[in-house]
Amino acid sequence: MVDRTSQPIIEYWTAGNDIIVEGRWVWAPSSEEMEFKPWAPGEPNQNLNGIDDCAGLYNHQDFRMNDDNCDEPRYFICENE
Ligand SMILES: [Ca+2]
Ligand SMILES: [Ca+2]
Repeated sequence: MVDRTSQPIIEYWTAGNDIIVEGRWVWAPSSEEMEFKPWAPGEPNQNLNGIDDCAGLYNHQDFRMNDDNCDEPRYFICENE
C-alpha cells in the first residue's frame, strides 16, 4: 500500500448512500442494494453528528470507501453505458 497520508485528501462521490435507512447502503437513483462495498478500515463510521450518508472513494485509503457528509462538494463518478 502506498502511503498517501501526506497528500491532500481527494474524495470522489459514488451514488452509494444510506440516506433512507441508516446502515442500508443502496445505489441512487434505483435504490438497488449495494453488493460491492470496499470500505476502508473503520468505515462506515457515521462521523460528523450522524449525517454521513454518502459513499465516497478517497485517496488516503487507496480509494476504498468512506461514508461522508453528502453536502460536501466533491468530484463524482458516473456510470456510462
Ligand atoms: Ca449513514
Ligand atoms: Ca466515514
